[in-house]
Amino acid sequence: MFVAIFSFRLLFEEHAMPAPYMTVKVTGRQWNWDYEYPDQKISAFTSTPMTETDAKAQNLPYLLETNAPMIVPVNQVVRVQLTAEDVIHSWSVPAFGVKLDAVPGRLNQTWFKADRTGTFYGQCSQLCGINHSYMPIEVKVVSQSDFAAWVASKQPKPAAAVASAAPAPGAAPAAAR
Ligand SMILES: [Cu+2]
Repeated sequence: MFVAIFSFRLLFEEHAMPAPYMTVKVTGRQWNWDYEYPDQKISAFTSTPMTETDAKAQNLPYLLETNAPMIVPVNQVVRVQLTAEDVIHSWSVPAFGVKLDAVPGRLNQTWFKADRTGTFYGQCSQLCGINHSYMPIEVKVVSQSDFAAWVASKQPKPAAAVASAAPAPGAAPAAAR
């Protein structure tokens, strides 16, 4: 009882979260991660490890570097929602102090706020099968303008600058062709 009383406050506070700037939904599966950006309307893309040959050629860390990192803006609260498709994985990025299980059929959430730009790595941290060590996590923290440019590059149509302006419906598709 003595220990429990002090734990309750911490248990509640663990779930307190500042208002997020954006959400990234992360889905773990054997053996890669999907990243989806509902706020930016970027549908899920799969992040797999860079091949050993490519990593060595570019002097990047093999089994940490990926073909498609998660990209987030600096100095913004990023909410990470986590789930899994098959078995339990764990999304862990030590530099952010984040490590949370991705559980099939559940949606867990955590958050981080990176205070400097750069590339940060992590690894799946639940033994999830034979290729457990082949599902690295790479997060690139970029400036707000680089993030906007990346978001624009991920939009399916060139009408990057957006939606809310409700451009003439006929004009944009015609220009796209
Ligand atoms: Cu895993």
